[in-house]
Amino acid sequence: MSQINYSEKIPNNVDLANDRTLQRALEHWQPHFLQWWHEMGPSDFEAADVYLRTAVSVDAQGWAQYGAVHMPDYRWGIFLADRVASRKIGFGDRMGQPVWQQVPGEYRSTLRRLIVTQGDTEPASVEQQRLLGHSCPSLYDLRNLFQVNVEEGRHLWAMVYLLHAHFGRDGREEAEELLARHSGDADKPRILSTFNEPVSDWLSFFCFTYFTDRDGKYQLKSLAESAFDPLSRTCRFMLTEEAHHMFVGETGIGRVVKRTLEVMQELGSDDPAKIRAHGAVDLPLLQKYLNFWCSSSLDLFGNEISSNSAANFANGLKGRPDEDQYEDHVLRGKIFKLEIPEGAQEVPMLNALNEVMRESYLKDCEIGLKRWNRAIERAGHAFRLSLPSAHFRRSIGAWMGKPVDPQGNVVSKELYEKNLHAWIPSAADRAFVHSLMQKVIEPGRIAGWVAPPERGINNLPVEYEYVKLH
Ligand code: BYC
Repeated sequence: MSQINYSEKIPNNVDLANDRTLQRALEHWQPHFLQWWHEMGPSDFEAADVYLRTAVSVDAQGWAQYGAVHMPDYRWGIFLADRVASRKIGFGDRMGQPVWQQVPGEYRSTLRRLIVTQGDTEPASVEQQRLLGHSCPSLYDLRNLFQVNVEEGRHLWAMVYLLHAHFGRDGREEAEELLARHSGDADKPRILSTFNEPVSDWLSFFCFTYFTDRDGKYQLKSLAESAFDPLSRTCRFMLTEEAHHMFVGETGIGRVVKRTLEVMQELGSDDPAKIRAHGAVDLPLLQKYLNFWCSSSLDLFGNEISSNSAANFANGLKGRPDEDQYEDHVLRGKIFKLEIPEGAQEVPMLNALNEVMRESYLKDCEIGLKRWNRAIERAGHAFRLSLPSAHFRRSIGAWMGKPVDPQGNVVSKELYEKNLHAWIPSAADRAFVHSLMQKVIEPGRIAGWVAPPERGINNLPVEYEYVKLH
């Protein structure tokens, strides 16, 4: 197993010291990254000591250690999962051939595009979450936010390593561009739509980590199947860190539901106005946030019919998540039944892989809903949270711009426009949620709109001072 070397300027397990050119190029990029972190990372917390998890090995067991870290001193580095001996391509037309350690010339621009698109989301999410520390509901949550942020920073390092190590001058230019585009910037926005949406309150943060980080899980899993072995190994290790981000989302929304149910019980009412007056998030309001972030994240899978996805699969660049679970890994001659506004259509399976992934993503999204709905049911309420239809509020693909309600019914344009703000948060809803976001930083105290977590981090108590503010 390759240990991570922390004595180097850039901690790594890729033997950087023996590749002086690459090491110099990355050491040149490092201060640009740190400058970006200073300007675009969590604002005003650079003096804080944060109880963070840092990767110390790529072994699935015991890969991380915990301790207080000054965030600007966090050791971002380059960690790849260990090589699998004689790994073979697991899907597509070259299935069974040895995987590639170098980029084949004919796939250079496609692989670069995939890596840049993946890389672009990582700093984008840090930028989106930049101001959240100012309204944290507790030190526990503040610590989780920063944990997510530093790991997204490391995931950017992961993609930048691939660009520098395998794509020469274009790769170095792309690495600079990853720091030059910014979330929501009118002139140089981030590449994918969801990463330009503001995440300016913690309800959005919990939804983002639930839905958007889960897209991250699916995309990383499909890139982990890649025949380009350095990409596969990089994504495999990133997935280890990703699980905590979705945990933050799932438990975060679960704690909102729990607190709301307590307030409903205290008030003996499910009247949204009364619940809001009591400083909690009524369930219909939460449903609107789920509708917003789920529909936005569904766009991240691309068009239902995509020649890019067909070529990426056939050429071995990008597989399906957990490719092993399928029987057919080539998919030539296979058909997929797709529902488009004009009716059902049969398309070659290879061209429908974005949709295949979107469907399995939606199934995965159901898991949290079942848990939250069980809590609502146990509390004796008839209300149920649900996922919006995959056809609702789409900005990409066959359903783009179609007037579809969250249940999936095609409605008139007038009805759609009139009701959209009853389906996703209105300006007034957002203003209300913002009004709840007051900073709570006394150890052990939690804001009134969210229940305390069931347990602390790494077996520490919930009251632990996870962030020491100076
Ligand atoms: N917004 O053939 P199509 C994460 C573009 S999240 C804007 O349908 P394809 C994370 C598309 O790029 C995971 N543009 O697409 C989470 C293409 O443009 P070009 C991120 C979009 O290629 C939380 C054109 O439309 N990783 O890690 O089959 C925190 C035609 O598209 C969008 C990846 O996405 C959109 N929503 O699939 C931190 C993996 N959707 O090339 C991190 C890498 C599509 O014609 N990326 N377009 O100019 C990919 O695999 C693919 O690029 C996509 C699109 C799945 C995104």
